[in-house]
Order: sequence, then C-alpha cells, then structure tokens
Amino acid sequence: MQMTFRWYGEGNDSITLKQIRQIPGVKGVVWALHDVPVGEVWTVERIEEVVNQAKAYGLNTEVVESVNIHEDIKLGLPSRDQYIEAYKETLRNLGKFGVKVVCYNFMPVFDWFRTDLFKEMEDGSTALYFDAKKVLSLTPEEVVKNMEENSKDFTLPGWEPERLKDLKRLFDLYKNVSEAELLENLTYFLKEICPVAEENGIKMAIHPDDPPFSIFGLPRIVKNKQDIQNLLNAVDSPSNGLTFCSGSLGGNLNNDLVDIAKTFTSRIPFAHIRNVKHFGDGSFIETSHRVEDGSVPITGIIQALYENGFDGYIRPDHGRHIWDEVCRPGYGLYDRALGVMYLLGAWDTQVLLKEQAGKTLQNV
Ligand code: DNO
Repeated sequence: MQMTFRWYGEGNDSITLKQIRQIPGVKGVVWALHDVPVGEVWTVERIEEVVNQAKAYGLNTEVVESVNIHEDIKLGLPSRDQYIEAYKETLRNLGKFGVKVVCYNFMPVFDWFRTDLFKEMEDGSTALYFDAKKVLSLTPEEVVKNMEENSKDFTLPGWEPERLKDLKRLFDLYKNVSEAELLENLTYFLKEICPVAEENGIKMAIHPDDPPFSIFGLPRIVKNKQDIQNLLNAVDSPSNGLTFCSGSLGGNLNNDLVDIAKTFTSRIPFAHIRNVKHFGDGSFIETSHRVEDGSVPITGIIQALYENGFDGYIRPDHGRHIWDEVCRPGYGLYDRALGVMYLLGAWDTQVLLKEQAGKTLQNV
C-alpha cells in the first residue's frame, strides 16, 4: 500500500508540496494537468514539469487523476476514434515518466456533484452535502450554476467549462443512450486503450459514479457490485481496473462496501477512502474519516483490502473544511491530513494483528 495525496498543481491549489511532504506516510501526489482541455494530448513537456516539481519535494507522481474522457467517446459518436488516439498518446507520454495508474470516469455530462459545497455541521466545520429532496427540484442548469457559484473561485475537478457550456446539446444526445449502450461505448474504449496501457505499465482505474444512481435521467454504469463485475468482465486485461471509492459507492446504503473491496482487491490499483453520513431520506453529508462519524465501515474496508493483499495506492478523499481553512471544496489540507493518519492507523493495526497471529502460530 502506498499513501498518496491529491494535489491540483502549482498556482492551482491552496496547498503546497512542502505541506504535503510533512504529512506522515505520504509518498506521492495524485495529480493532473487540469488546464488541458478534455480530448487534447498531454505533452511530454507539461508532464515533465509537474514530475520535477514533485520530485523536488521527494514525492512521486505515479497516480494521475484524471485523464478525462471526451463526451464523444461516451456517446459513441464517429468522432470518438480521434479522441481515443489522443488518449493513447497521453498514456504513452505518461508511461515515459513512470505513471502507474490513470484514474478516469465514464459519467455522462456531470462528474461528481453535491447540492451544497459548504454545509455547516454541528461543530462549526463545513462539508459537502447531498440533499436528496433539493435535488429533485433542481434543473441541470441550476446544478451547474450552484456548483460554479459556490466553489469560492476554486476550479472543481471534472467540471470542465467546455462541457458545461454545451449542456442542452449533450442532454439531447444522451436521450438515446441506454445503460447497455453506454457500457458498449466503455467497452469499445477499453479494448482500444488497455493494450496501450499494458505496454506502458499503466493500470486504468475507473471511478464509480458519484452519487451512485442515475440523475436527471442520465445513464450511469458504475453504481454497484454488479456494474463493476460487468465492466471488469467486459475487457479481460490487468489494465482494466477500478478506483475503489468508498464515498461514491457509499452514497447508496445498499452497497456492501466491505464485500466490494474484498471481491475486487486484485483489480483495485487505487482506493479513495472517505466517510459519508446518511440521514435516512437519501441525503448524506461527508464527515470525518472516522467510522463513528458516518455510515461507511472504513476500518472494515481497510481490513478487507489488507487481508486480500492490496498493494495499490490509496488516498484520503474529501475532507471537511475545518480550523477556518480557505480551500477548494472537499480538498483542504487539515481534514485530509487527519484522514491520512486515521487510514494509516487502521492499516498499521492490521499489520500488527498479522504479526501477532504469526507469533501465536509459532508458539503452538
Ligand atoms: C471529486 C472527484 C472526482 C474524481 C473523478 C475521477 O472530488 O472524486 O472528480 O476525480 O470522478 O475521474
């Protein structure tokens, strides 16, 4: 297991590499070229720049989140082939710098979304919140406006302006795309991409849908265990993997997260671990990483990953905004650093238990 921390890049993050380096146990940054428009090739020069910045602080750059997928690929339009070729070129370039995992998602139109980005909690901290009732009264345009206006001038991952300007056209195009067709389009993409990823020592790791159910009638295909099984079966390649995101999958209480972690460990090169607290009506808030604070069995997930030989990368996921920190929604320093310590504590306990079990056996 290797602990990592998401970093948005020089000049694009409230957090510095120096700060990240001081969090115990963090070996690398999870990064992306956030300013390269979706569908364009990431050049060697631009990649090298980030790799060198991180290297100067002793941090590796082995995980990229995300190389986003052009909507034409998700829609299966004839123009997809040119974007797939560009994607392959990006993978080759990333491979040259030792990148091992590329996280991506296949969510139509919207990436993750919440109804509130800074919802106040009882202790005065704020957090990302999904209000199940409020969402029913919002139009897609209102969702975008709400996300953009409340992000405190930080760019939001996965909310590329090009895509959002085109909302109406995209919604019209998706009217004819069923979940089965979306999976076919994903399969087409993976069949093209995985051989190139394999040649370049890269594992592709799809991120689950967040929230893990259909919104605004859009198809969603990475919502639960069965969906994950279907997509892993669709293309049998070691480079076809999953980003296990406990917070995204945890948006649906019917998902048995320990079981999902256990079942797919060998296909999970990257894990995002965070907690969410459910309120019983489909609404949830993102709490601290601690088990007691939410509805996600964080320590059980860590145990499942450990016992099944997880050797991928892990990162704390969204945190609350605490101690008056001014930061990108969900991506402050303090609560995520606390998350790192909690996850490492849980992991180290597993190591200890295994050592003790070994000693007991020797004494028998
Ligand atoms: C939000 C993130 C997502 C994630 C993408 C992965 O905070 O979890 O934007 O990076 O869905 O492709």
